[in-house]
Amino acid sequence: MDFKSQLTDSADAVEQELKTVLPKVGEGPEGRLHEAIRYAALAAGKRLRPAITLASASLFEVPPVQAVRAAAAIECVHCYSLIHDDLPCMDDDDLRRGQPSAHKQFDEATALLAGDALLTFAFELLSDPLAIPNAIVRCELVTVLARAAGPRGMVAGQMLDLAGETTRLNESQTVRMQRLKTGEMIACAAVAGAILGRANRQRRHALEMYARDLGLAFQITDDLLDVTGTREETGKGVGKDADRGKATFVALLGIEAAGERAGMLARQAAQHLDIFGERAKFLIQLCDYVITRRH
Ligand code: GRG
Repeated sequence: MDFKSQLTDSADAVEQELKTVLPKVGEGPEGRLHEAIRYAALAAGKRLRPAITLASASLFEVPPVQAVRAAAAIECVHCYSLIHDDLPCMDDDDLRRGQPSAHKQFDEATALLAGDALLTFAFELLSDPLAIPNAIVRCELVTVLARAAGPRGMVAGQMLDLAGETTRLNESQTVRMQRLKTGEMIACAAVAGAILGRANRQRRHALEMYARDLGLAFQITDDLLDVTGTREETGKGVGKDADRGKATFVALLGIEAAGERAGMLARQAAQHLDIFGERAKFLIQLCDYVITRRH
């Protein structure tokens, strides 16, 4: 199967899972909450993290039902982070995934609660023995996702990102902020496949190193798109990093050198997968996709 078809297929699979498992829209106030959850989670995202989990799991012949469940859980956490990231108290963005951000479409309180609900729902999904029968695997997935998303992972990265608006971060501080904010969740997506597949330490480590470099390349490209992309291409506000004085590689190195750094990291990411040979083809192609994308 070619790269584009595999990317589309994995997005379809995780969207189908999300449509099935997310609360259906009912009557009353919680109906509005469920509507906001579905609005944000089912919007047109790239589904990059699910694609990584599914491809990583396929290296170990994990049953698709288990891989899709883990991918959906990770995507729920990602969607929560996007909702909260857009709130007026954070990045204050009115457009996300080509549609009004959740607090614009609903209201701030509903958006906040929809984010909270997606975060907690992710752990409900992962701890379901009907989807993932092995208790040790379930427990490890819960631990890895909680660590990636939590106070020493994505949320810490967001805090550093906010601090970077008022204090100038140097290069190593910027790397750390971006690794935490974006890289931890991408690493979690890759490692989830290894956990499901009971991979040995060497293979799991290779996937983790791959995802760490890929995550940084992804975030640098995101920063570049904020400068070189349009609102139409990216489906979100652009030009905001410079306005807010954000710490980014583009601010530190300039457009050209930031692009070179992303390219170097993408090549390095692919090399970590040598031990998987041809079977890692999709994950290797993803390296190029991540740095050449326009959205
Ligand atoms: C806990 C109050 C509270 C807020 C949390 C953690 C957090 C806020 C925000 C996460 C940080 C974040 C959104 C980082 C940016 C990472 C990034 C580039 C997101 C966009 O990912 P894509 O491009 O998005 O994969 P799509 O829409 O394609 O899924």
